[in-house]
Amino acid sequence: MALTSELGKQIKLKEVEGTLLQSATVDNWSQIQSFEAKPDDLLICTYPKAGTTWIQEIVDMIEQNGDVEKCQRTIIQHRHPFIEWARPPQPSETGFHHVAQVGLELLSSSNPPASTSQSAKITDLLPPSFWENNCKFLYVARNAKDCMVSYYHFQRMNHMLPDPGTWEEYFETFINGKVVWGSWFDHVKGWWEMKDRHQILFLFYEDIKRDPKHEIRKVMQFMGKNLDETVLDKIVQETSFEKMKENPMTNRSTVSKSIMDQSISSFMRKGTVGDWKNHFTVAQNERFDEIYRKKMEGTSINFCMEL
Ligand code: PPS
Repeated sequence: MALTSELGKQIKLKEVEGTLLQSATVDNWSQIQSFEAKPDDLLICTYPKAGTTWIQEIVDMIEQNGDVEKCQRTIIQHRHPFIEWARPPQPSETGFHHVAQVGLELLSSSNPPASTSQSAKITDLLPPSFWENNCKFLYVARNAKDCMVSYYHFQRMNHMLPDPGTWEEYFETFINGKVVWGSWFDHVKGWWEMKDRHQILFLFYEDIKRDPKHEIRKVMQFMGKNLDETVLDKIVQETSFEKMKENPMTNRSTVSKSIMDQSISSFMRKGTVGDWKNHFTVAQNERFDEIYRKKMEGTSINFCMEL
């Protein structure tokens, strides 16, 4: 399938098990699937725009015992490489010796906590070695409406993704799961159902927003770490939206404008709960709620829609 980006560039997408993925990911599928996870690996799993960058920074801060300078060693995409990103090597700008080996090579050479946005039938799409090794998974879920809004603006500014069209058009695309990484409903439902059968810490974006220290402490305990209260306070401060928006290691300002045009929309856009209210019409909201009820029927998951 070829779609057009905001710049008019053709974006090639392919499907795996009914889930749309970037064609580079699908072309590298067998290598991704044969990735050898180690038993102490931690995989961060999210649906796009659910707070991936936020939790990545939190995990790194915990791992570095709150040492801000260490977390400045390189951009977040290199500290937590995405396993599904099959990209050619990138030139090193920071001198960090792994930067030139982005992607699978970087993962297997150093095994930092990795991330994935893979979705749908998660047991089929994740490299099986993660399950076989009983690895830990950190899942962050964000309410569907805010995810949709965030993803819409992301597709407007990210020229590696299809042009989202109008908000009305995107609304249909999103509820039908015709976005890269597939349906929000399948993703969230799938991980929610798996959470008690594996080592999965299931977090909510809205909870982190409401009480960051409480949620960061949970992550710390899940990682088997024990940090002082003062360090936890520092991590809360350093991972606030305001700090991360100004931080070149997290705000994607190092990404070329031809890939992400932040004059269209910032990567760190609003970072709030409930921005959907500024986008959804009353009719769209009613329709969405009805679809949500049907698609999520039988699950016990509960989302906070505003703070
Ligand atoms: S991506 O492209 O899928 O990796 O994007 P992801 O990082 O998952 O999600 C981006 C949204 O998360 C918001 N964000 C934050 N919110 C609160 N606090 C912090 N520290 C934070 N960091 C990132 C970011 O602003 C995007 O949401 P929106 O609603 O678009 O602002």
